[in-house]
Amino acid sequence: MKEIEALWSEVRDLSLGNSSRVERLESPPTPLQFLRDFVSPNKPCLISNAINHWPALSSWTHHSYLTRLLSSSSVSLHLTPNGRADALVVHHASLCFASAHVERVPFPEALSLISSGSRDSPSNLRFVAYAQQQNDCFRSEYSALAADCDPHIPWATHALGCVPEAVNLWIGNQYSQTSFHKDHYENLYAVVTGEKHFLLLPPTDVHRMYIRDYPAANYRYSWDTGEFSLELEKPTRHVPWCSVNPYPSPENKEAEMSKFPLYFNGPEPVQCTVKAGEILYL
Ligand SMILES: O=C(O)CCC(=O)C(=O)O
Repeated sequence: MKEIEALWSEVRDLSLGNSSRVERLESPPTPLQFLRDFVSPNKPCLISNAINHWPALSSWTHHSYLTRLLSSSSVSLHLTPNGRADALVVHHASLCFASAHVERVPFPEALSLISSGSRDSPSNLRFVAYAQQQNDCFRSEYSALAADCDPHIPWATHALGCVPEAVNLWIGNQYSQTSFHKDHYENLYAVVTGEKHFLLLPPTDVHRMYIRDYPAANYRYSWDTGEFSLELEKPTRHVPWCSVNPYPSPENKEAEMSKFPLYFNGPEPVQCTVKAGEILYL
């Protein structure tokens, strides 16, 4: 265990230096600086003042602008009872990996469901609507917005030697959550409106995530009854997923801490908030 603890600490030194925060750059790095100081050591960073010229930063704050440009587009809207899509849920007394109910809806309707849900109180949620399609959705479902952002981030393209393989757009509210996962990609996450909170762990902490296989299930939402059902996929498919919920409810906290001691007794993840106009490299 001593050796493992030394590894946790060595890797944190390497990826964060002697700070417990993600390094912040006040202006975009040169390609060489980005490659040398962040990509090669696998070190996250927050970058301000890199996308101030994107028209999206001002125009996307107006819902009327978005609904006008996307008036004839259909987008994939993900519905869950609580905002936790692609997350572990108790089903018939055991855990499964639950994916959202997904529906193609006209964009104006999607935006209205996302924003009206943000006014619900936590105890009064009908559902949480989150546009979180991924699969390069910005260049497909949202192509009408292409002119509002640069098609790529030049210093990153130069450093990484390729244009983005996928460009995704997420539109959510304060209930939208994405559970712990790993990505095999270099990610640049730009926030256009609002803010996003991240918990980051280095790849060498993978054993602290208690990755286990869970049966896949899908939510189905009935517009008639306003109820969700959760159905296990048939034939059974297993998804390896992180067992740890970093925010257990007070009544579950003790049980979760004793099930996942490497997570709860080890070093805390690095917290970082990305605000509108900022980019997180991770
Ligand atoms: O914004 C989100 O909800 C998901 C982001 C994500 O999956 C990622 O950055 O890897």
